Amino acid sequence: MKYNHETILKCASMVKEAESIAVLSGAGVSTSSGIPDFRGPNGIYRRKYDIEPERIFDIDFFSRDPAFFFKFHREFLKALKEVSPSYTHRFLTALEREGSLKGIVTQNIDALHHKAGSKNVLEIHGGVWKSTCLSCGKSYDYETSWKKTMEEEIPHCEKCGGVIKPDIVFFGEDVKHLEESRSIISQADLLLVLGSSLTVVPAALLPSCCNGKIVVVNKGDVSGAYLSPNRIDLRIDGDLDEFFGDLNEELNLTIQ
Ligand code: CNA
Repeated sequence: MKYNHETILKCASMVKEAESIAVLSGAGVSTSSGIPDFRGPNGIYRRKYDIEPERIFDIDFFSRDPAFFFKFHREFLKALKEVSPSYTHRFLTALEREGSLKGIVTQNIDALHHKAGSKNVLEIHGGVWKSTCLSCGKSYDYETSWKKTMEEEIPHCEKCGGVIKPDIVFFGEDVKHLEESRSIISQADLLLVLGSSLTVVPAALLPSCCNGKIVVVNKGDVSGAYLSPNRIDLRIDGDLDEFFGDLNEELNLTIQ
């Protein structure tokens, strides 16, 4: 369903009026950069693997068979080297520079908001930029863990021989920065929920902390289990980059 010009004007006036904007982003903001999401039409969950794809990021499965995850992770790290932020990432950086966007809470682990120049980003599912030995806690920087991941089937700790795991939050692990995320979202008078199916908790529960208006931009279904459709002030079912391109015709932010 394509949005119309009236929708663009409505969203533009909500953005202009808001003094404090927060964003909750999901995998959909990075698909045009070339990183597949989980549940979209070309998502990882639609592909054929030797195991059910849901188990790739499952901590119990990882503990039993880390090799499968690292096979997947090697390809992800290689792909990440090639990708650039999307128009949506860069639009959000411009909105932060302009002053009204106070924080981005992201479920993504690709660091593309940082790469686009956004400053106040909370990566609630962690990221690939640091790894930690599961046995002794020794920390590894990106370069070292990258090299070890490429060279070893399962990267092992130089100090104790334990398995080194990237600081990505797996299903079954605690998310990061939850209180800070709730605080940014509850103080915002406008929340933009972007490119998320809103199915993964507790991230999907965060919009319910919002006391202001909520705009949801997502191509395809968004779960109503954690955010009631009645609570959404504006729902755009369309492509993010296209939508923010059209929105910026009204806002005239300088996108770098
Ligand atoms: P999801 O459940 O895969 O949902 C993504 C949503 O975005 C789907 O509804 C898509 O239809 C929609 N979408 C995809 N492309 C576009 C587009 N161009 N414009 C508009 N909408 C689009 O992903 P969620 O983020 O909701 O689920 C959370 C998971 C996904 C987190 O645990 C992430 O770590 C995980 N994830 C992250 C990445 C990444 O870092 N880029 C990639 C894949 C999965």
